[in-house]
Amino acid sequence: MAELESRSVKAGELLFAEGDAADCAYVIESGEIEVTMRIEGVMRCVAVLGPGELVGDMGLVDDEPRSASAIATADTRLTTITRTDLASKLAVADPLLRLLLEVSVKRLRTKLESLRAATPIPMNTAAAVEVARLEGELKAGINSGQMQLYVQPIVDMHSHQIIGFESLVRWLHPITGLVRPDFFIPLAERSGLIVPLGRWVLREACQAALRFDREQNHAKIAGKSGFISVNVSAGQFHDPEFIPELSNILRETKLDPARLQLEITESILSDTSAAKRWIAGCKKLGVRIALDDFGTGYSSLSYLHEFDIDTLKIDQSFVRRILEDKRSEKIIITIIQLSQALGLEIVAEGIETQAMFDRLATLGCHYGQGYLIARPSPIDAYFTTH
Ligand code: G
Ligand code: G
Ligand code: MN
Repeated sequence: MAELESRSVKAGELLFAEGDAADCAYVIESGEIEVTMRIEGVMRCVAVLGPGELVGDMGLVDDEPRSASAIATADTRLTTITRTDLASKLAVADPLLRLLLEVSVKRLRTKLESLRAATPIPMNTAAAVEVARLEGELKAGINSGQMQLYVQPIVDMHSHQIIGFESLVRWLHPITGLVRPDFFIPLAERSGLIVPLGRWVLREACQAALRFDREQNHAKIAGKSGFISVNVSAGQFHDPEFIPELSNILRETKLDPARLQLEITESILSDTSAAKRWIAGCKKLGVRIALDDFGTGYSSLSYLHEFDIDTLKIDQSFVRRILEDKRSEKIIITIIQLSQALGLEIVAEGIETQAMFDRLATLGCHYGQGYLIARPSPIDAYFTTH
């Protein structure tokens, strides 16, 4: 317990107030904490917590400032857990300890959700109700087969042959029709639905890759079999069951793991040690890793040394400006040179015109993806149906 940070608060002292930044929770070792929330303009007590309980749990769940205040009603000792600490501790904890921690966090989330549901949100109740309703619909959609796997081909810019596909999920809502992931991925992230949704996408993507081998299709795939690339977001990265589940999916579908690529964004890498362990876990299974939207995050070049990455995907924003803006072109040239020096594969995203395609090919970019080549489409579009 040496590295855990303990602190004491005196009876009557404020632990945190509404509006404070929230990046941690506290385990109460001894004493008592009263949690108060503003309900219809009045601060009301919503919970009295004691030894063994967690307080300030919002900090572990989201990035929002504190929506409640916590005050000690007796002399209290607390242990601090930060969000990043928790994720990394969960990843390495003894299985029994991990189970205990996970159960506590789950219990806390349920409590938090019921508190939220019972508490009118002062600023924008209508919006909160709408979000809750949409989350319910998304959950039902995931469970009742409304999600659809779209794929977009990635080609070799010299031979023009397809080398693989990126899978892009869509939600076919019974009333609204096709919903884009820009809308529902954040909703899935917020509600934790990203975990079951992500699992569905992974399994479906593995099966799609196998279908290309098995059935007659009119995709010009280089060699025998292309790869399938799957986007992975923060909520999945922090899911302790991600790697075991990935391993199950690979075993059950029997897809050659080398044909699966996971796309992560730079933001995930900021938690260096957790990211290293996660990538090592994926690599151990034989799966490839791509850095998506490269150039839009911190783009720390040290990332490329530090992490075992196979592919860089140059962000669309540079590709879009490549013809007009010298700086974008220079950035692309640098990324290409860097990837060659480090032995990374490189994919330019968002190629919309022949002129962009030609310029990228001239600059030595090997692989490309974009509307010029093909828009994302349901996988069935690649198969002749009778
Ligand atoms: O598919 P679109 O073409 O609209 O994708 C929008 C965004 O949604 C992209 O940033 C893409 O990475 C993300 N996205 C698409 N499919 C998935 C998915 O299956 N999982 C996750 N986590 N993100 C996805
Ligand atoms: O963040 P990520 O790179 O995973 O997202 C890919 C997104 O880019 C998806 O929303 C996909 O539909 C979109 N996309 C793919 N090709 C093009 C293109 O040529 N132009 C534009 N504007 N978007 C594209
Ligand atoms: Mn992507």
